[in-house]
Amino acid sequence: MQINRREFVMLMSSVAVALAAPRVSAQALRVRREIRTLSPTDLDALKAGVQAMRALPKDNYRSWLYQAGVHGAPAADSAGVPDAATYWNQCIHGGLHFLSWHRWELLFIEEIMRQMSGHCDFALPYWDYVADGFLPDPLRLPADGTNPLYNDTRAAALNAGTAGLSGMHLGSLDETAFASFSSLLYGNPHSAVHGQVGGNMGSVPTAARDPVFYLHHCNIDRYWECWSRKGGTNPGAPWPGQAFPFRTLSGHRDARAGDVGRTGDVGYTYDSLPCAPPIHPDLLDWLRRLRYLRLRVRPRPIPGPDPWPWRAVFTTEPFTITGQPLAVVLSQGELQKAGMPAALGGADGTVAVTLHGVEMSKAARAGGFFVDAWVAPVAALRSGDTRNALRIGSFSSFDLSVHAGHTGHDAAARASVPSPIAMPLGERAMRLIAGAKDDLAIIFVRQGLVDRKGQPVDDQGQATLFQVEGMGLEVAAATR
Ligand SMILES: [Cu+2]
Repeated sequence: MQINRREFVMLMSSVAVALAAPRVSAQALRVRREIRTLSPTDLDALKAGVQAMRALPKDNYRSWLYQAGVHGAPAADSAGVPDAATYWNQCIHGGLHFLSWHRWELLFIEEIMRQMSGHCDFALPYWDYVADGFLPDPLRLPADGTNPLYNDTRAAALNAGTAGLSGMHLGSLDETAFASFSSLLYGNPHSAVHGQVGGNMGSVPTAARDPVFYLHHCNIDRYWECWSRKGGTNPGAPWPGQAFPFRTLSGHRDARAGDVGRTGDVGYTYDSLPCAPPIHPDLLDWLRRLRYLRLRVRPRPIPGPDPWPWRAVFTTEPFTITGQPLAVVLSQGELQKAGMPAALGGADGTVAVTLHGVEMSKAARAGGFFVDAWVAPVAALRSGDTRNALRIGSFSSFDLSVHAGHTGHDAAARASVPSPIAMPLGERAMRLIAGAKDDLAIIFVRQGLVDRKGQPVDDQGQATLFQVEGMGLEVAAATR
């Protein structure tokens, strides 16, 4: 058989993939279970694994602190870790590799825990906070140093078992495009959980120190598999070829996104894959308390960090987000003057609502909450009709800490500049904005911990949470 050079290259690269992928063969898939359904033996394995990792010094790549640093670490922490420049601060938030990078991260730490726990069938559990937002008991009891799963930096009411997460939303599972699915899932429940758990979890450079981090990301990973089962397809080239460096039990690994497209490709599955989004948020609750704020549109964009993958169509005046639901009203006349909706037409389908110069108040730093953002036609809202309100994203303290821990760039400079937040729009929100004939509202609603009766435990009312220099509507900039 004769093959040409192109075919040869293709053949060889598929051989390389086959060699690189962990051997699954005829073995049964490992099953990741909800932590509340673990057998005592499996729970002991989890505790033993975390305990053994905690006992190692941070320059050992199997240690708890080293693995937390792979996700993110405060700049000073990398001292004494010789390969931190290669393997630390690698987490990807935003863009198309949020899910693939974290799937690999979970696989490698799961492998380490399996070895260190001494349980050869160990699988990471997940926390299904959509089903039950109260922190599972093993993570909070006993509430002291004898429990390797306990972390005392979390929101106190959550650790006490008197409050649970609220505002969880799975509308992302209805999106057909990977980019829309991934970015909506990223906001809620992903950032929503980070922000409400608070403490270590509320900030990128410390998030993975809290064991709940891995249970949270397993659940996010589970929704990716749900979406795939519903028929969602992962992006084409160059997405599958993107590789991430990891220090693994078998040495250095360039882990490719395309090799973890489905959980079965890498030997595991979940005990349950609830692929229908069950949550219908109570829109009327915030509608009753909504404050309207008309903002002027400015043609001049506020410069983002470099590189910043968005180009502004317009930016608004400054405003403040408090604990009270806020509708920022944009006049259709001004939107037209700013070049809408023509500007959206040339945007290859990618448009984001952005927040620039966001400063967190002291009250906000305490965590325990996140902000959901929606878009809706103003006239409909005022008449009490929320049928056309669409969630466009969510953000929390976590998103404002994304740049702070990355050492590859000028960490000090980046940490001192408030990070912008970009919420890429799904297809339906795009259509709503592009097709609007009247004024539009972008709505910000604080969501926080609630007690067993669903009442907020720390309603911050008028307290300032975020000061925003300007909200923008931006289109994807041409790739540089
Ligand atoms: Cu995360």
